[in-house]
Amino acid sequence: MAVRTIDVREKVMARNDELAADVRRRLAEHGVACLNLVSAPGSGKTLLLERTLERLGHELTFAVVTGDVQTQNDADRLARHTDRLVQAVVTNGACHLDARQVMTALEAVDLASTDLVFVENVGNLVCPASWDLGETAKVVVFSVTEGEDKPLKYPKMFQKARYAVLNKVDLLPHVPFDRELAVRHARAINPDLEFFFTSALTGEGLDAWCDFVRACARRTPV
Ligand SMILES: Nc1nc2c(ncn2[C@@H]2O[C@H](COP(=O)(O)OP(=O)(O)OP(=O)(O)O)[C@@H](O)[C@H]2O)c(=O)[nH]1
Ligand SMILES: [Mg+2]
Repeated sequence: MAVRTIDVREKVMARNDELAADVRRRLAEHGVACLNLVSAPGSGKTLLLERTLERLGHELTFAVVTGDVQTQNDADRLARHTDRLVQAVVTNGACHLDARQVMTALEAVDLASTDLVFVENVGNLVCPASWDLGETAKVVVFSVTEGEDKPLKYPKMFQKARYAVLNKVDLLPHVPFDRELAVRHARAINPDLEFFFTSALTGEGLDAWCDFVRACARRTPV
């Protein structure tokens, strides 16, 4: 008997792409950029966003959508740094956010008074690569404790991302990690990938990251 799984999946993906186009149109109407942070679990997405809200919250208005398989811990952490609503999407087992969830979350956001939308995707280096959320760009975060070979092992994520944040650089003296090799691997997959080197813990590299976020909020091409 024929198996029709691929057929169904294609329909689901096609519907997602339509909804992602709707999200993109809505954001464009208001001139709002959207950065979709993707990474393995624990690379530092939430801490990076906490620091970003702390540093830029007084000059820019952010909306944040967080996705987690379970709990709204990240949304609670981020809500401490902003008086704006932080939207928590609990996916109940799904390994990624989809465009419908982002669209629903954005319905509660006043985009007219928003400078930039951050999406923190579910921690997973595989599934979120395949799902367009209508974002301006995917930002892949990976950390020095994960090994230099991650871009080679999870190439789709690095192909789909326009920006990469190598986080936890404060740990470089303590772990065997060759930063240049990691960058070489990532650029072998995606030569256009732009890098930031950060420690969300100590603040190293956050000036450059924040300049980038400011430029995105102003829709200045970077
Ligand atoms: N040393 C060090 N620790 C960090 C840094 N960034 C994050 N951490 C720590 O790494 C752990 C995970 O950080 P999170 O910000 O929760 O990571 P995440 O990517 O949001 O995790 P998930 O949402 O679960 O995928 C926490 O204990 C952070 O304090 C960093 O730059 N340096
Ligand atoms: Mg998180």
